[in-house]
Amino acid sequence: MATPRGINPHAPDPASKDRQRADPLVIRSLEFLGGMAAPEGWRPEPTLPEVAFAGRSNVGKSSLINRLVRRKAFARVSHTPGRTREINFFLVNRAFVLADLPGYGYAKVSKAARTTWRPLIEGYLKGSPTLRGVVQLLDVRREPSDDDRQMLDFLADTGVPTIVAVTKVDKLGRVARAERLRSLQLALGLDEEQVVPFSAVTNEGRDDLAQALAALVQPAATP
Ligand SMILES: Nc1nc2c(ncn2[C@@H]2O[C@H](COP(=O)(O)OP(=O)(O)OP(=O)(O)O)[C@@H](O)[C@H]2O)c(=O)[nH]1
Ligand SMILES: [Mg+2]
Repeated sequence: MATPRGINPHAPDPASKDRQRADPLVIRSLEFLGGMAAPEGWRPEPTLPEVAFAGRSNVGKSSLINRLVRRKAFARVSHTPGRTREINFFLVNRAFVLADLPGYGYAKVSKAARTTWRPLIEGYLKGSPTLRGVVQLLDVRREPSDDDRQMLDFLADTGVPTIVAVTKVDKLGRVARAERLRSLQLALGLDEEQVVPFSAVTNEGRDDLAQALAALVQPAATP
C-alpha cells in the first residue's frame, strides 16, 4: 500500500501507546447468570441494559463473546454445532447483560429442537424491555440463509438497533474478503457502518464491537 507523502511509516506513532491503552470496554467483573430454556421460562430480571447475540449455529457467537469479554472460555465454544440450546445470560461489570442466543439452522439437530429456537428467541426479544441492541452474526464465507434473513427482518420490525458482525474473516484473503463483505452488504441492504468484520482468531473487530456495545449500554441511551 502506498504511504501518504510526508509520513514515515517507521516513525513511532505518538498516539499509538494511548490507543493501546484505551480499551473501549474494560471488563472489571463477569458473572454467568443462568440460562433461559423456554419462552415462558426463567430469565434474569430485565432491569439492566441488555444486548443479544444472534446467528446460525456454528457462526461463532460464543467465540465472539469470549473475545469481547477477554476470556478464553467463558461462553462455551462448541465443537458440536447446535449445542447451545438455551439463552445464556452474562452480567458484565454489574452494569449490563449479554444474551447468547441459541444458534439456528443446524440441519442435524432433531426437528423438535429446530422448531424450538424460534419461539424462544422471539419470546425473548419481545419480552425484553431493556434490550438495547442485537449483534447479528454472519459467516463471511456463507450466503445468508432464509433464517438469517428472517431474523434480520424480524429485528428491523422490532426496531431494535442491529449491528452485523461478519465472522471468520481470517479464513479469506484480502480480495475475497472485501468482495464477500460488499456482497453481503448489498444482498441484505445493510449500511456500511452497521457491518463489522470480525475474527475470533486474530481479534480483528473486537475493539470496534466493544465500542459499539459500550455505546448501546450507556446509561445516557435510556429512552
Ligand atoms: N477461523 C475461525 N474460526 C472460528 C471463528 N469464530 C469461531 N470459530 C470456530 O467455529 C466453531 C464454532 O464456534 P462457536 O463460537 O462455538 O459458534 P456458536 O455460534 O456459538 O455455535 P452454537 O453455540 O453451536 O450455535 C468453533 O470451532 C470455533 O473455534 C473465527 O473468527 N475464525
Ligand atoms: Mg455457542
